[in-house]
Amino acid sequence: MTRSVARLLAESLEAHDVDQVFCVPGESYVGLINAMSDMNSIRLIVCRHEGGAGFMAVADGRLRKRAGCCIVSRGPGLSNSLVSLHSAYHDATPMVMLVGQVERKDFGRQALQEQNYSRLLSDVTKSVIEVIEPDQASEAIARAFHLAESGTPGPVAVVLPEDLFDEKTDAEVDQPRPRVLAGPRADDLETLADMLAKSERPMILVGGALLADAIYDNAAFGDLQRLAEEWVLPISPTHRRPQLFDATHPNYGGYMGIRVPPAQISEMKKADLMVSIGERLTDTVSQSYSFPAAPQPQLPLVHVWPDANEIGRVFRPDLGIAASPHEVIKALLKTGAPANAEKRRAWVNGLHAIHRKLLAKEWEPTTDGVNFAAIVCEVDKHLAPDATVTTDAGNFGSFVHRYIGFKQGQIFLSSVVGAMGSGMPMAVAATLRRPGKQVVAFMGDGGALMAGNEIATAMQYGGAPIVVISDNKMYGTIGMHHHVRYPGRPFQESMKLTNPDFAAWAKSFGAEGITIRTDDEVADGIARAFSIKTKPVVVHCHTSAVQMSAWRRYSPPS
Ligand SMILES: Cc1ncc(C[n+]2csc(CCOP(=O)(O)OP(=O)(O)O)c2C)c(N)n1
Repeated sequence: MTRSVARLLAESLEAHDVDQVFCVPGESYVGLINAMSDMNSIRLIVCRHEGGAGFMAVADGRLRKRAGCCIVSRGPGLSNSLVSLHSAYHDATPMVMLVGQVERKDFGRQALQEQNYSRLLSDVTKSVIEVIEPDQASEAIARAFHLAESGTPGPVAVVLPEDLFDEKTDAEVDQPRPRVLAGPRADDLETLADMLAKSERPMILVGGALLADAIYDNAAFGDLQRLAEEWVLPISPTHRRPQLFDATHPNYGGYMGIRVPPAQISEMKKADLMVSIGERLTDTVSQSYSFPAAPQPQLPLVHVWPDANEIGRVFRPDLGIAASPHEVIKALLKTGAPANAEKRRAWVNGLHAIHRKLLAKEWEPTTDGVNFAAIVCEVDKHLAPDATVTTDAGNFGSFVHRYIGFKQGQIFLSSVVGAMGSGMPMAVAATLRRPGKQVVAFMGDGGALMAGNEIATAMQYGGAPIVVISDNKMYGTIGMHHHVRYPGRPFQESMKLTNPDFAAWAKSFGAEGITIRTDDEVADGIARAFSIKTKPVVVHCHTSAVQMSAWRRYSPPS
């Protein structure tokens, strides 16, 4: 059947279950928009900034079985979206980004907005696929989804020259590739079971690749819990994946990641075996490559990850298993727990007791604004078992990690590279993907104005996130770093922010706005936010700058 390349591309997206695409329109791909408007099966979510569109696609790739998809215009459009590619690449999140390009006849002339994407995107994508031949347009889409979703998932860019869309082709729609899964080798499984049986103080880290498996098969959550219970193992989700294991389950061994409290990490360091199931072991997780130490870990390390390239890239594991983390868990369950698993009970209980003590909902009062701990603890009371929580980057996030006891069934989304401007778009994507379900976004006054404009996108498409802004009137995190690195030096002026009335700002979009200035207003304000279910709500919290994070207070130099 003869059709335009634009039509073929749109049908190829549809064949890959793309039901919504995030974009900022550009003249370089109006041909594709034109074809999509005929089909009616793909909702075009028109955003306010390509960074926002990109982060929505990153979030969508964590909320559904297929890569999230966005389209950006060439040059300025793609440049704006780079942060989302950077985040998806580091976070092993599947994403397909379609990029407009100058006409083929102008390639290499530095025509208006031309960029060389193979060069520019080489460190933020798994692959850049340039479509030159009309007949290969559909194959390019199938390849892009396959590469984005397989092995170590990640972003793939498909570059589409402007003159391509109206050309005719007889090529058929190339169908999606089946998901390829690997299980553990029998010998490796036996070695792992043996190492676990001998270990008295194992640590089990679980991370993003296991979460990706759980999107395909929800049983991964229950299987992980069974493994923990039957094999008497402490489970430590990494800090961006708290929903992998209930924080109140007796086998929860404390989280691993950024700023693990000293009491917790010093106990964890007594481990005699570390098994990482689906966690990449980045610098934040490995405590700046000190636990486990890079390149030679100080304790036996087993690394399970779906791609052999990643295993051994930084650390030398004693055992590497290039397999789906869920397949490894299922295989261990089939093997059966060792008879002496109970010997680990005291170790598991000890780790959990430290975690429970740290999780206690306690904080000191503050006089320069509300302690953000009070707000987060109040939000926790209202969170539904299937709620989604997103965080932007900043110290306000430490309160979320400390005070919210995440459960399996809830969803946590954030940028693994700590990109400001991710929290709002991710929340918008979540409310569009999961209409009617609670979505709460936490952000600072800095991040709120970096991508807060996407609240307009939520309004336009009927999303209803609750946006909680901690307004401490500064880039607090960097103030803290300045203070720690240069004690006694002034930092307040250089980190200071002049902010709008965020409640009035929200109302100007047609959203709801609530202001919390004192401790007395916390309970009512948060309850009111959760009662509004039909439109976005912004809760403007005037918070303490003295309470620098959930763990640290500012004490002026004496
Ligand atoms: C896009 C981007 N720019 C800059 C930074 C560096 N940075 C990290 S946290 C932070 C301050 C965040 O301030 P705010 O949103 O007010 O939250 P707070 O730290 O005060 O809680 C900055 C500037 C970053 N992580 N991402």
